[in-house]
Amino acid sequence: MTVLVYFLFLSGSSISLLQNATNGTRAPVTTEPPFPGDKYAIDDTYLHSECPENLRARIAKIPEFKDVFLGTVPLLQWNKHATQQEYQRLSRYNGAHGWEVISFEDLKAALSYLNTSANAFMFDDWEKRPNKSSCIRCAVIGNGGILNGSRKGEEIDQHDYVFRANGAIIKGFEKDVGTRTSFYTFSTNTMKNSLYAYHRLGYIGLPQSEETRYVFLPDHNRDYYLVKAAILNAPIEKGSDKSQKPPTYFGENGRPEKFKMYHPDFIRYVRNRFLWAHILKTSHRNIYRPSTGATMLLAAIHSCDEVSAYGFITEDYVKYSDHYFDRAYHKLVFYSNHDMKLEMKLWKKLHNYGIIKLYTREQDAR
Ligand SMILES: *[C@@H]1O[C@H](CO)[C@@H](O)[C@H](O)[C@H]1NC(C)=O
Ligand SMILES: *[C@@H]1O[C@H](CO)[C@@H](O)[C@H](O)[C@H]1NC(C)=O
Ligand SMILES: *[C@@H]1O[C@H](CO)[C@@H](O)[C@H](O)[C@H]1NC(C)=O
Ligand SMILES: *[C@@H]1O[C@H](CO)[C@@H](O)[C@H](O)[C@H]1NC(C)=O
Ligand SMILES: CC(=O)N[C@H]1CO[C@H](CO)[C@@H](O)[C@@H]1O
Repeated sequence: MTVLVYFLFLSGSSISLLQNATNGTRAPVTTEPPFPGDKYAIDDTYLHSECPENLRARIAKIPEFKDVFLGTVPLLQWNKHATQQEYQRLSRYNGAHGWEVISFEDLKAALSYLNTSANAFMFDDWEKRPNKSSCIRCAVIGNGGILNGSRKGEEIDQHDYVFRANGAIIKGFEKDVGTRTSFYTFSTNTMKNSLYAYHRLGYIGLPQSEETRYVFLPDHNRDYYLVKAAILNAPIEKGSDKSQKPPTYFGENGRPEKFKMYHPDFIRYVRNRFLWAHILKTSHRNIYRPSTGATMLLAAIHSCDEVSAYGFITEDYVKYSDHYFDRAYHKLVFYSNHDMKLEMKLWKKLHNYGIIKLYTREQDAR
């Protein structure tokens, strides 16, 4: 198939490529066209891997995914993205999928603080690491009950980077889930909900370590207000969290290098091409987005060279409690803001193709 590429001139001297992938007869499998806004800015950062067998090279060879997967979709947004032209393009999309949630002035104010190379690249500390290899190996940890008793902690910690999200309780569960957190993924909303709902189970604060980076999944204006306040180490200026102090969450880490923000193009791409749910055809479409865990796992797939996923939903999910940290069995409840069954099928498929290594109990039995 032909992918039609055209140029769009942005302010100043920067030229940005937008890719029109709606042209052509690609055979989408997990999604169906036409996808709203299936056109994304281009960022080729992760195409330059030194790892010969990197998973992006492998996924591009799989017929089912070769026209779904876009190696150039931008993962992160930072100051260079805050232009009028880009705002016009993206302010049409709701929630995490665009910038409808934030005014141009507030967007600019927030992204202007994401102005270091660390804001533009997931693995900003890679060059400084003494033990780096040619392949970046990532462990992505969901909070699923399948991890209870898994004894996978040591294996998890041996990866180059460890991704976690939301109510990722570590204390007391080290043997099963490991100790390190390289990336903590959250939206302000999910982070606050986790602190509220799981406080009594031990989620008393976000992971804080030298290597920890905080990755926002911005789905509301409060995320843009919080990231700015966090970098400035100052109270939040606007919105429903006004006057709250971000060091409460991130420690006294107020430097731009600690923070990253997913690009709305990435979230919309994930929704359109990997997790296009039935609800999107109904009048409730606006409550839907890919789950935080799914976004985090797909971000790893689009940046790491090897990905192992632990604590993600598997077909035998009824056997396990909702979370690994539950004290008593709680059955997993499906809400319509995410589509966990669709996510389950995707992980299984990616595992069967050898793109990710999905932790299941059957592997243990072997
Ligand atoms: C993208 O390609 C399709 C199919 O060729 C075309 O109809 C559409 O106008 C294009 N969109 C843009 C924004 O160029
Ligand atoms: C980033 O923005 C801040 C605040 O405007 C400024 O003080 C700093 O010098 C900028 N850093 C870079 C690398 O441009
Ligand atoms: C790599 O080195 C860092 C820093 O010394 C250490 O924290 C981490 O555990 C090491 N990673 C692996 C995979 O050995
Ligand atoms: C976690 O595993 C232990 C040991 O297998 C089991 O006794 C306990 O019920 C499990 N917890 C939950 C919440 O399922
Ligand atoms: C299938 C299809 O519509 N392909 C078109 C994609 O765009 C190129 C360039 O405009 C056309 O030549 C193809 O026919």
